[in-house]
Amino acid sequence: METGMELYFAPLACSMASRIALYEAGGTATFHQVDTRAGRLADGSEFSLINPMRQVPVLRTDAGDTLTENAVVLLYIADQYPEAGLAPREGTDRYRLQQWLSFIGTELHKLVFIPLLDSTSNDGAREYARSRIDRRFGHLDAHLHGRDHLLDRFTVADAYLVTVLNWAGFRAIELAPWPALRAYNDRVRARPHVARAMAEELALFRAEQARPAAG
Ligand SMILES: N[C@@H](CCC(=O)N[C@@H](CS)C(=O)NCC(=O)O)C(=O)O
Repeated sequence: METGMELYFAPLACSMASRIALYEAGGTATFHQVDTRAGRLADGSEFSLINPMRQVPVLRTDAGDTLTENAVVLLYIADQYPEAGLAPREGTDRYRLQQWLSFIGTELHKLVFIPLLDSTSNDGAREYARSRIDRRFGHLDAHLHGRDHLLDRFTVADAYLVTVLNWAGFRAIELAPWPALRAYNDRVRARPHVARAMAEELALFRAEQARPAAG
């Protein structure tokens, strides 16, 4: 289905989950790359005019509304393509999906990974974040034992989880102690649409790193 959706993203950031969701759904969007450190879009304009929090993802819908927060943006994308089955439509499974989106957003993304990735973090914050990994990865590992996905099939929660787990590699966090989680990560990364999104964003990330910092 052709849409006029627009996604504001930064390479390899959490917004990659929305790109994965769009590709998995066979959907389209216009992608706007954001330099979140400089707070600017590629044309030099202020990102704060789009999102005062200066965070990606931001989704501009067909109707021209601006949505933020991964859990909301992902659910919105899934709901635009119901035939792709990226989110259960109703019932307990719908809440289960929201449960995982919330878990990934709060327990992994913000609690564990932001202190490890943020250049303004410090040793204490990093040590605290690392001390939180075991219980959270252990919880995922136990849940994924004997399952292919977080729910019964691939959903936007898997798109978000594989995006967040991708950061583990940047901080030398091995998944080996959690074999079901590691196997899940390998399996989801091997999906063609996931692999495509990751390869494209890695190329954009490297190009961004190679550019001199904006002065
Ligand atoms: N609560 C937001 C957090 C989004 C977020 O942390 N985005 C990061 C990239 S992964 C970002 O834009 N960081 C730039 C900044 O906070 O200045 C959500 O769940 O969407």
